[in-house]
Amino acid sequence: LELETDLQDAIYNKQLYLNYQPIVSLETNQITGFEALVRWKHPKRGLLSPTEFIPLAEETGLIIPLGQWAMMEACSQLRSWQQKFPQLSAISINVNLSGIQLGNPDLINQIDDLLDSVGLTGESLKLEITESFLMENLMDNSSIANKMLEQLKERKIKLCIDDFGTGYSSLSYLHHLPIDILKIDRSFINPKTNGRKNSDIVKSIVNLAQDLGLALVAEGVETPSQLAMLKELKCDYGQGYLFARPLEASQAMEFMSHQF
Ligand code: G
Ligand code: G
Ligand code: MN
Ligand code: NA
Repeated sequence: LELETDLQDAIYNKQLYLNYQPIVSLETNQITGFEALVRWKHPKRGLLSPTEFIPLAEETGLIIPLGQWAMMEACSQLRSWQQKFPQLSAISINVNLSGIQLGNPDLINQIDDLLDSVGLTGESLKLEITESFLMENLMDNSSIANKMLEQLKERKIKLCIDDFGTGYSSLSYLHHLPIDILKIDRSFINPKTNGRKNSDIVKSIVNLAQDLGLALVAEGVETPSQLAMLKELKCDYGQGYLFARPLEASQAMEFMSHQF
């Protein structure tokens, strides 16, 4: 309960900030974008990870202002990078979206307003939605969430299924969703479980993505041998500690400047 009032304050008192983790093209080795990941510098408890407060934010409804803040912050950061470095005009930003936000009818207006105020078009923004949320909520074609996905698509905002492979997608249904990108859950890439069987799973997800015309990102790439396997299987993009950890904004800029 104390944490709840604290979180409310945090949103308005600048205790939240974003880290940025690069997403790399496995074909060109260039950074194509970043995933924004929220952090909370709690005045007493220290640095808190989103797993410690996102569930609370979802239970209390605070995820709406928090999520809106995160989108605004990520987009204005991207815009300011692009203004400094015109080479970055094609770089995009991924923001995680809670299912609760997708059910908020104001979401689309909020996004229109924030893109407009920052000076970006929808093409620069990608939204990550977990597979489990999609499967639980989008089977009904008339849902608010479904309509929202269509409206995002009209604005050329790309939609990613996050943690793909863990949410038991109905594969036939996947075909009907207005999504653009699959992010393979890191449990399929991870060394602990890496082996012949896992590369077979990754291979079948690569084939699935190809058949559906979707781009594919591998999460949790930690070792050169995982990278080699992904390149061999022709996975499009990678993200993980091998390339970089989630970075503070200034470090992310520094990291990116190496590829100019
Ligand atoms: O940053 P970290 O690697 O600890 O992220 C843990 C989890 O928190 C991930 O599942 C990530 O998707 C989620 N997360 C991070 N930032 C946000 C955010 O801004 N909104 C939502 N809804 N989830 C986030
Ligand atoms: O659920 P989502 O994919 O949004 O969460 C991203 C989470 O994965 C963040 O907590 C981030 O810190 C973490 N992460 C990013 N790269 C790696 C990696 O290479 N290995 C592991 N174990 N975690 C990673
Ligand atoms: Mn994510
Ligand atoms: Na994920």
